[in-house]
Amino acid sequence: MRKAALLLAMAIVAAAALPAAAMTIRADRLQKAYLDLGAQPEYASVGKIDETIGCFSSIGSGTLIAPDWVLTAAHVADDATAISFTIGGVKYDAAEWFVHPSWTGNLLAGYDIGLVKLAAPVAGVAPAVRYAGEEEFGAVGTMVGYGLTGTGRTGAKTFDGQKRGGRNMIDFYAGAAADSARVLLVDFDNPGNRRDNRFGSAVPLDLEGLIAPGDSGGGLFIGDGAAARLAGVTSYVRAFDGKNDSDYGDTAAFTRVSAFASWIDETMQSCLVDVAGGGRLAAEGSVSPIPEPASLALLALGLGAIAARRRRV
Ligand SMILES: [Ca+2]
Ligand SMILES: [Ca+2]
Repeated sequence: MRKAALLLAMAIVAAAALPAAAMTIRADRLQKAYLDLGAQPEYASVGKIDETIGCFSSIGSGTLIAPDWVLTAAHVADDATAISFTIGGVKYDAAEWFVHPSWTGNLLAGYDIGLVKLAAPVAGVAPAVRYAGEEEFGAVGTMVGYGLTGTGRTGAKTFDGQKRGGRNMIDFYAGAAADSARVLLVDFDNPGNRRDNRFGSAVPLDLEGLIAPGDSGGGLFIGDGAAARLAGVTSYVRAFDGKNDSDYGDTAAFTRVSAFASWIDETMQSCLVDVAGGGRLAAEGSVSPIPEPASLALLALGLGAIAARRRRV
């Protein structure tokens, strides 16, 4: 079992990776069902991030985990020169932002997690409660975010800026052992073709979906209603068919929130330190000289596609 898991992990590493965070849906289901799922009150803590990189802008997602703190992906925050977070119809400016000190730009390393400190606390929206257990594997996850949509047949191709929720089984992990894994994995099972199964069951859930290329940092929740807990941060999509478009058979990865509980707590508690310049504090001096994999170059393309589409709306 362990050997099979390791082989599969190696196969996943061999596939292409692309930062992500929106939602493709089953071709035999209605968009409304996914929009309604994303609008449920237990996911109100997920908001939209507008990121500025110099004169360039892009869109990501994030989850409110304290009145003035947003959890997101490191690759959403690391190059930003300004960040704002929109939730409940109100836009909040970021005062500072942080990425994990082990983040090097390598999505596959499993440190794609960041924190945004807002300049003012969010009013009227309850922060998400973080999942603190060790039972993520085998649980049904609900992914919530903004960005590109499409179906399992077409792949992601449309940006409408709407918030969606989709479900998937958290049935695998990246790493040598489940208890130390930093990344949770799902696959987009095809109701019409079992050969698209990558791991776990080949049968899709009722509202199965997959995070799609474009923006990232949204939340993966375990549990429903008041029991919903934030278990993952949307990180990247990997394709086995040569196209990172979140169609059937593609897989998605989420940074495991429970594995970073200490870093999250310590960062929020240490933020009172006054550092000139703000932003990227935890990343300073930690950027690795290791060449970036070719797949990372797609990040700019993905974000650029969204930014360009947004300007035309
Ligand atoms: Ca699946
Ligand atoms: Ca599967």
